[in-house]
Amino acid sequence: MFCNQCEQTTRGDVCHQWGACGKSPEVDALQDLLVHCLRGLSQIALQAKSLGINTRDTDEFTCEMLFSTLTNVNFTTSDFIAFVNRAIALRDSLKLKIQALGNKVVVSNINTFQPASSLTDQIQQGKDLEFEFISQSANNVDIFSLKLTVLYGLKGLAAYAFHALELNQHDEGLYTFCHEVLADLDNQDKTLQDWLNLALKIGEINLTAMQLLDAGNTETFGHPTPTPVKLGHIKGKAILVSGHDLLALKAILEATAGTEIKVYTHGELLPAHGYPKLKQQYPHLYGHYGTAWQNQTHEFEKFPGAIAMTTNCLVPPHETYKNKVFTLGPVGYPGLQHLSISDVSPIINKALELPGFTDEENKGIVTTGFARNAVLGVADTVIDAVKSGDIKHFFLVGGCDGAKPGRNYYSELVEQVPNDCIVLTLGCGKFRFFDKQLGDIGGIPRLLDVGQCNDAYSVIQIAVALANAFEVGVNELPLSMIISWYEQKAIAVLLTLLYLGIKNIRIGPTLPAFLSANLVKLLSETYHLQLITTPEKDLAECLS
Ligand code: FSO
Ligand code: SF4
Repeated sequence: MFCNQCEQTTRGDVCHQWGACGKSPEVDALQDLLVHCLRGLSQIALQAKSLGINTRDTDEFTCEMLFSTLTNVNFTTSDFIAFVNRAIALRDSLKLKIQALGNKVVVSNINTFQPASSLTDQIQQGKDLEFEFISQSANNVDIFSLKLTVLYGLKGLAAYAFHALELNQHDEGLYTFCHEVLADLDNQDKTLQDWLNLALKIGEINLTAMQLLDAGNTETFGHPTPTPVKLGHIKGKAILVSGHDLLALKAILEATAGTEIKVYTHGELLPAHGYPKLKQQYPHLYGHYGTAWQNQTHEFEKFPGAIAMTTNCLVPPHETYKNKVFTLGPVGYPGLQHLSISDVSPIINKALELPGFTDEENKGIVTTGFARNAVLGVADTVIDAVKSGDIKHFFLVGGCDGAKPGRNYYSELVEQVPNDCIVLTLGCGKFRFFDKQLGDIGGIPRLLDVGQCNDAYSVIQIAVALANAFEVGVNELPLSMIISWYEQKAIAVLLTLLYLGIKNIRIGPTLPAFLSANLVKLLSETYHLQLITTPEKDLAECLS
């Protein structure tokens, strides 16, 4: 196998034998086979679109399938076989529609590909395709690096687009772009500059995806407002909802309304508490339990109720608690029951069967809900505080968490940020410092939780509004971005920030393994993108 799409890739290089995430070589091969089938489907979808044929099913399927290949999303062999078959069925049905309009289908090796009939042969096909993809690029390591950047960035973009389309937010141009990228992924004529431009274009279209998701979330659930969230628990039956999907959380809240069950958020669903239409309508959305994704094995083990995993990041569950975990949406794991949000009753039955909490514990509160509307609602106060010198600097310390020890950097940095600075955060990286009491500056909290990693759009809007208020560019603001990355959504966000021309971003805990030395050099020369060093050194440089 060959996979280096995430930060925990083996020895910081590539997973060859088995995924450090728990992905088997078989699933890896089937994911590659699926991506190959999607490439053929995209070629046909583009022709169908050019003839005015409705391809919405294919568009949505393509986004969901790319999402299913993200790190820590789906580990189930049989799911990928079904996905491959569905890709071929959609492709062939579009071909028929093209022919029915009196047109000849444009033929290529990719769009006439047939998956083998047995599992063993399909796995071999996936391995062969992977080998072909790697060897096509063997003579140019920098182009290969950019191709991987494009593919992984596209996966992140597709994940955002999938969240958005679940909330009825669509963009035809975005879908066409995704198909164009997939359809042309093996283009041998593209130059290094072409691939670089395409990577930045992914960043541009990802901004559209994040904007759509922001619109979907805020139109459906209202604009988040600052909200205290309880960290303890209360006696009684319990359900824990993890991942990023607000719609799935809503379905569980709806189904448990009026019952004795209390619903707790886990990981990236903490910011859900800030949305008016969730917190006001469902008082049994009790509080938040646990921290970031990589701690879930011991946190899930101890949770005395049912658990729903709505999106990444699922860690292979232990046998001891497997029977109380359910998957929804693009998530899958062998032996875990997969549900649709239209019927979440098995989760409720499981919660009723389990003991629930037998005591009450108060572990304090944290505040979330400082998304763009809330922060920009007090923009005048913020601007005055900057002008008067009360606020010297803003730090965005955001992104993903992970298991590597080097990630202590982020908590140490936040602890050392001077008292006249504000820390904006988002993503699951915040769990390293989310309960720190940093006080306030003239009533403005010094630690502002903007939301999930999916809310990066909110941070961009805050930065742009501040830049406009001070009549400078974002790069001239007293703002430093210190990002932690883990998986492909973070790659898409990074490409968006680069597309927007944002410089001096610090990234860690390591650089992506798929970036070649020349690409790192180019990004550092053009964008001053740099690897984190020590909290002391980086803070001193940011404040100098
Ligand atoms: Fe964390 Fe996982 Fe949100 Fe990522 S839960 S690591 S960027 O997938 O999604 O921040
Ligand atoms: Fe390895 Fe990450 Fe790929 Fe999993 S997703 S196989 S850990 S690089």
